[in-house]
Amino acid sequence: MVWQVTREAPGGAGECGVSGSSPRLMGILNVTPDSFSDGGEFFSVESALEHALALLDEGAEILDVGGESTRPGAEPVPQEEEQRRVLPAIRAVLDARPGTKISIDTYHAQTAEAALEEGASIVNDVTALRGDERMASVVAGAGCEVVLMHMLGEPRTMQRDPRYEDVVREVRDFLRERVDYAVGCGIDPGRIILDPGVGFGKTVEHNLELLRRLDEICELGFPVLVGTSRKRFIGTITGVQTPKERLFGTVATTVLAYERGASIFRVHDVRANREALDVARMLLIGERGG
Ligand code: HH2
Repeated sequence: MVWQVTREAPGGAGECGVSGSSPRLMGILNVTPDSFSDGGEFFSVESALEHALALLDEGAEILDVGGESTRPGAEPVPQEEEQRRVLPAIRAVLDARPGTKISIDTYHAQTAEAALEEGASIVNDVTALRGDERMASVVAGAGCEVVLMHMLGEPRTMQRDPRYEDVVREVRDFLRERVDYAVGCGIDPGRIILDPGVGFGKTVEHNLELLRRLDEICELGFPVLVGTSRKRFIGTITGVQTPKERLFGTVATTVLAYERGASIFRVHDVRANREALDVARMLLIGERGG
């Protein structure tokens, strides 16, 4: 199928790759008690707001607000509880900084709908519209951007012996199929962002292969988001057990993924990744970001 991409910028399909618009930093705001690297730190509205403002001041263009951990082994959270966590945080951020671009990290249509009403403009769905049958119509109706991410299995069990014949080909085929589904449901292809889902049903070698051959995912013609920040495969390579201390390894993946064509980077540590991307962009195309 050939997709007719109607949107120009920011992040439209024509903007894919190093030569496109400057890379965008998506700062992570986990309003959860149990996220793998910062669980419980930003659970109150006050602490969530303070952290959100810090991420924005460091150069985040997007805030990704989530109320349920999807770390390996995590149990699902009831939607009502998820909304109780994320909606006040979104409201507080938009009151303090009107116009902030907010992404809601959820696979529940009702949570997405409520967050969009509050002022979010991106739905980050780690199930790529498979988790809730109403999600596609919510996104289509709102005309918002949507992140379609690859995941093998579900968070509770996804790291139990994941297998692929060719991880890059299978992730690319999956994403292509999800784009077809999304477009068939009335979602504007110009509002679709793809994500290979680093760490979601993948071994260390699968994650590395996806990053090495990220250009093959970018060839689908959509903006590509990567979420490597502080993830376990970085700890396995470097021997750094504490997720918060995996910044140096994270920055290496950010720069390499940028060089391979990714354009959105979902990170906990905005400043370090921002500076690395500024330098990488200057080296690669002789232009500063921003
Ligand atoms: N990773 C996590 C959560 N959401 N969304 C996208 N699109 N891509 C990702 O790689 C991704 C994601 C997991 O990271 P984090 O939010 O820090 O942890 P937790 O799920 O434990 O809250």
